[in-house]
This record gives sequence, structure tokens and C-alpha cells, in this order.
Amino acid sequence: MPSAFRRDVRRAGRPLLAAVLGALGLSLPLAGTAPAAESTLDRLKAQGFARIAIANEPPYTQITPDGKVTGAGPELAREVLKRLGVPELEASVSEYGAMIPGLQARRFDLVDAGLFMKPERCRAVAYSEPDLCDAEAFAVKKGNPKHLMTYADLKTDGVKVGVPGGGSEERLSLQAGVPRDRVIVAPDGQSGLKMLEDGRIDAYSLPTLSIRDLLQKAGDAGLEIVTPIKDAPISCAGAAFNKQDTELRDAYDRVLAEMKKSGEFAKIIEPFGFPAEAAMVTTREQLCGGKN
Ligand code: 6CS
Repeated sequence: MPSAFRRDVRRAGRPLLAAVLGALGLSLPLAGTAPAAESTLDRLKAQGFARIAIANEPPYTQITPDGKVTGAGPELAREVLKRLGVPELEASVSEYGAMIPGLQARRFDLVDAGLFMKPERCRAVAYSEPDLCDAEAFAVKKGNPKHLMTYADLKTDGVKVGVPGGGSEERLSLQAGVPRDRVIVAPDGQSGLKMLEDGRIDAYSLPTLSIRDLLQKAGDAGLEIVTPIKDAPISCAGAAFNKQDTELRDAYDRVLAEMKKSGEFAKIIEPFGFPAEAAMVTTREQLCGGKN
């Protein structure tokens, strides 16, 4: 803006500014009132899509060979957001350990990938009410030669366990006392199974529905599932949002509650193997151990 013009505007004050902005189709904010910050929901509506983080771990989340984003999490989120006026989802694959930092840095608008609610996670993000619940499981060699039934059993000398980076199973293994150097991060399900088949790990741990899906697709008769893992809780996830986005989270919860009541929630998640009832008999407050 030429300096002379800037000086004129300053000298002429508000009326001229209003006139100029008016000519530019812009309006002056009322004196003393800063323009209301656009809410995240408004921004998503305006851009027509939401950026969702997924892990490509069926049946929670999956990208099909033709690039479609599906799985219980994205299908549910897509329907809820559509009802909130946000028609599309744009997905990016992320490790579980990178999902919360990605929300905090606003690289994603939400996560609906089965990110289980744990008090420390509840302190970092704003969760919806529960949606996907599951027990923990191991994939082991046929006959379970090392009798690995619990996370505590993984402490047995020399036993190595494969886990997703930053995932609950990594935390459960370390909390059970398995030495760090025997808790091996596998970048994805296929790599975890391969490490087990090659004998580089003795167990690969993920939630039950994920291990079942992997074994069913691998079709390797030399592997079997151990579930439920008795010294691990049943976990429930919810959609996760940036801690500031409570308005968006609350709007999401309102639609989710309607869909739970109408049966549509069950219609979406049960074909993927998730029990709707489990997510309706518990609450975020219970899972977070307090308000979130
Ligand atoms: O929330 C988690 O940490 C876990 N959730 C799923 C669905 N898979 C593995 C991950 O560790």
C-alpha cells in the first residue's frame, strides 16, 4: 500500500477505511470487536473435507487397492461428519505414536483409527464418546510353544514381542516389565507377521480383530491367535480431536449419540466385527478416568 495512501487512510480515519473496504467488498469490524475466530467446524464445512489420520490396520482402518478409505473408524466418521455438513474425508496414514502429535500440530483434523482411550492420551486430546472396543491379542507360532498367554508371560527369558510404535501393546509390554530391547516395533501388520514367521519375534501383539484379520489374510497354518490377553483391559477408542476443538467434538458427540440411539451406529460398525453394545455401556469419562 503506497505510503501516501497509508498516511491518508490513517489521517482520514475510520469512515474512509470503511468506504475503501466497502468498495473492496470487505466490512470493518465493529469498533472494539475483533472478528470472531472461525471455528474448526466452520473451516471444515467451508473447505468441504476433514483430514483424518489412519493406520491402515483393518478392520479399524483400511485403504483399498483402488484408494478408497474404509474400515469401521473412517466409515463412522464419514457419516457423522456428513451430517455436520462436512461431505469428504482426506486420509493420511500414520503410526499410532504419531497421531496425537499430528493432531496437536493440526496436521490432522481428527483421528478415528481405534486410538484407545487412556488417561495420558485423554490429557492430550479431546475424545468423542466411545466407538470401537476390543480385547488385546497375540499372534504366535502354532501350538504356542512358549505358552505366551499374558503380557507378564512375555518376561520369560529371551522372549521377543512385536508391537506397533507408540501403540497400547508397546506400553502394555513395557508396563509388564519386558525389557526395552525385547519389545520390537513393527511398522505394520504384514511386517509383524513376517517377523513372527521368520522367528525374529515370539509373539506379535495387536487388538483381537486386527490379529484375526491379519491371520485370515495370511492363511499361514503355522500361526495361531491367543485372545483375550487376560492381564490387559478391554479397550475402547473414540474419535480424537485437537484439545482446543471441543466445539467440534461436542457436535460430533451429539450426532454419534443420535446414531447410537437409532441403531445406525451398530449398522456401520458391526459388519466390521465391532460390538456396538460394548461402546454404549461405557463412557469417555469412565475410560479417561475423569472429564476430558
Ligand atoms: O490405540 C492403540 O494404541 C492401538 N489401537 C489399535 C486399533 N491398534 C493398535 C494400537 O496399538
